Amino acid sequence: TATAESRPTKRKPTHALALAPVGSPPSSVDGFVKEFLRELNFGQGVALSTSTVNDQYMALAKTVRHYLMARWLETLRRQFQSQAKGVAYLSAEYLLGRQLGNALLATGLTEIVEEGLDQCGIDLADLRAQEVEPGLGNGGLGRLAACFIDSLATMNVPCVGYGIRYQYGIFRQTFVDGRQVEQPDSWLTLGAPWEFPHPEAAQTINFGGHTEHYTDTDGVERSRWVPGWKVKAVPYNYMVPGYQNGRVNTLRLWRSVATDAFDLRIFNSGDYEEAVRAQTYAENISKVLYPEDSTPQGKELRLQQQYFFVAASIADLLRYLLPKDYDLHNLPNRVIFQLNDTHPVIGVPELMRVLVDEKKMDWDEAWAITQQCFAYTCHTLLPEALEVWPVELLGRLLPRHLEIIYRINEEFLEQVAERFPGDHLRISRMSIIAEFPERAVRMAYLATVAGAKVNGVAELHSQLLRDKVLPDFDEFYPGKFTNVTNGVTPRRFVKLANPALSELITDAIGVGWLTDLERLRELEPYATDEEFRERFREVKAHNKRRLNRVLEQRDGTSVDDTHMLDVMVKRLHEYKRQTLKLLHIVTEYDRIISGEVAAADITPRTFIFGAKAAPGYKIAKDIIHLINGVGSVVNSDPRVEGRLKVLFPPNYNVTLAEKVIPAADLSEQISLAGKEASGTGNMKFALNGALTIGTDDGANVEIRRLVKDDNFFLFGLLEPEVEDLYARGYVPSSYYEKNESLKRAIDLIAEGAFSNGDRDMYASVVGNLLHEDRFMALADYESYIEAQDKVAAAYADTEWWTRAAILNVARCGFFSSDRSMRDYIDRIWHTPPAY
Ligand code: F58
Repeated sequence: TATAESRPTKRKPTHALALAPVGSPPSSVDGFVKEFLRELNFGQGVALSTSTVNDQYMALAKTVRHYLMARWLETLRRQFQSQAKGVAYLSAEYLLGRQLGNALLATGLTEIVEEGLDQCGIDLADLRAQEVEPGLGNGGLGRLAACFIDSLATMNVPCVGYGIRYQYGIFRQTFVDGRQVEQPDSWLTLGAPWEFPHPEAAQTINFGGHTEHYTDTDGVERSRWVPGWKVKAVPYNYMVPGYQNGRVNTLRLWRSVATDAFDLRIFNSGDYEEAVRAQTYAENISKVLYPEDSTPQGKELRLQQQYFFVAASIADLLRYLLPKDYDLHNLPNRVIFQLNDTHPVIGVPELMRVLVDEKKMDWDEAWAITQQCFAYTCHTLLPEALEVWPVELLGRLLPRHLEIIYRINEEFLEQVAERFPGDHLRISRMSIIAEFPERAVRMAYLATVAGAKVNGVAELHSQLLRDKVLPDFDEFYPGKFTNVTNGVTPRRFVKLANPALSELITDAIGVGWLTDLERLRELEPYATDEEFRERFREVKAHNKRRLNRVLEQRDGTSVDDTHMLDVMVKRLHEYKRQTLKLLHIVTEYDRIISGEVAAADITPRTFIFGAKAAPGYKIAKDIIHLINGVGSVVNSDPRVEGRLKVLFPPNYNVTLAEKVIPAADLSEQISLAGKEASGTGNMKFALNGALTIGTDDGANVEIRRLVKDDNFFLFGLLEPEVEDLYARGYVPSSYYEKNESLKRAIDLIAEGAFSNGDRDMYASVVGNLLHEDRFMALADYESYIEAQDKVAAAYADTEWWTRAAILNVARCGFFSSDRSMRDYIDRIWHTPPAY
């Protein structure tokens, strides 16, 4: 089309300013104020005196961007010039959280900005509060991607994150009569100051149609895809600043729009309505994030989203990041595509299609390149969470890709047959194409066959992945499977979220720990230092008061800084066992109302839940309803004397996490052993000085090993015991019959104690626990209650608790996502820092 891509100007500039690299505004209060007011006046088009908080927030965000711009352009220039190998992180989700605070931290401008705004009569806190966080992810997987790109920028590793610019991120959760009601997340409506749209760099993405096979001029048999329809992918760039290191990497999110050609054709036909409909159809692709956690939906639109962003990203990389006439045989020395779960796996046949059909490369050569260019991270163990795409659907949407997948599978199964002659069972087990219940492509298998490496996200998970989920592949590909334990960025989850603790740490061990988190070890001796302990407790109390202000403001609820804060925040899922937590609360309540213990003798506790349920996940929504039911009864029963309190602030998100986690005393990580791949909330809590009550699952195993058994409350079945119990036949009701306090807790719920006597209201949850209980909450109840009783006793010993909390902080430096990145670099990517 005529628009074409705008290329850099051909003529050499002569003006002195144009020759010099672009400069940053002066890092002084005056320099900042001038830049800020310029943005307010010229950018927003308002005077300070008439500006709204949103105007001021927009102007501030753009001003902070200016300070990062020179570094960004310089990073891009060097990256292109050096052609150093980099990571293309492919992820359908990035749960970024608010950008302003992080950008201020990265630039080191916080104090200057605070002072400058103050002189303009503006409170920085008010502008921070104005930002709507980009919630472009569901939970752990999306937040992990955000942590990883932060770490890579901080470690000077070349990386571009690729994903989707959803117009609506994860839904906003509200409660109506205690039930979850979803509201669209319109995060873009007040403006999007952090993004840079590049319509000139759009890619055309094809769908549908059919394939043709022909003999090329050189006599070679080739295929081509004749698509049926297309959309345009427009990139939006986001800065990913390293922590005060002068580097800014890029996150590139794609938005779908109708192609000009499509518009034009329909416009010419005079059918205006049809033109608008086409527009809508195209824009639907990046319209909304699928709010499913753990069970993917086999929806056509979801596959469209996946192919859309992956095809755009691969094309983008080949077109803009490589020099002209680049020899694609060298691609593995230039880029590694990291597949964040199976969502981007359609990129495998896409790269093959580009190399073979478009670049006319020989199949075997193309396959050798592809196998070096991809690596795959698995984030689950639940069989129902492994994505499969029906052949019928995939063939209709991406006919050429299906052919390519068939050929990959054929050649792969030939190899299997060669290694294991006559082992037909093995061959059908390992086929990328499943035959039952319908013919479908197993995306995890495709990723495993294509990937140079496959990794799980915690030691236990990686082990189970090899032993239980993909054992045939582990045997077939020795050395392909590896582990990289997850991590979290200490910039956001310690420094930004917990400034008081950060200051205390720096006072004790000096600066430098934020980029070398193992240095927290130097805190260990302070665990026995009385003055330090006192200050540590003061930090916790301060964070509780801060949380109290936030909750009062957003929900009109409060937390008491004398209570133990017992927190369970994560997606609502049966395997995570929020019901087990509830049974503990009901048991505590029952102990009081039955007169077994005096309220005054109970350790005062506030329980905080935060959890969204997938909108179609019935039982999860019923559990939310029950949590709210229990909360309203416990909180208002005078017999409790205010010593137990249950809070469930709606719409738990990154912003709230940053306030809740630093205030927590107890971290609930109570999934059934063998079900939580890793968990990352568990790491955030420990790093912020909460003690964990947890099962032997995911990264809990590694946390416990590091902080030592004494400083961790372990309970529950171990993974092999779980398997054993399943095999023997698990009967949940037998636990109910055997354990008196469990029986009373369940009976209270069943008899309507939390539903005004209504026995039907929570029947689904009770019935599920008694007759199904897939995740063995009842089997672990007794052990959980015992552990909770130990927690209560331990908390009463303030000095002991503080010591253990400090040791948790000191010993969890391993869980920095910087360390995760080092492991990926050493074991998978081989992408050293490039300055
Ligand atoms: C999570 N997965 C794991 N999936 O459950 C958690 O243990 C792990 O710590 C985390 O990944 C990071 O490795 C997860 O968050 C999703 O949200 C998918 C969204 C799309 C549908 C399938 C689940």
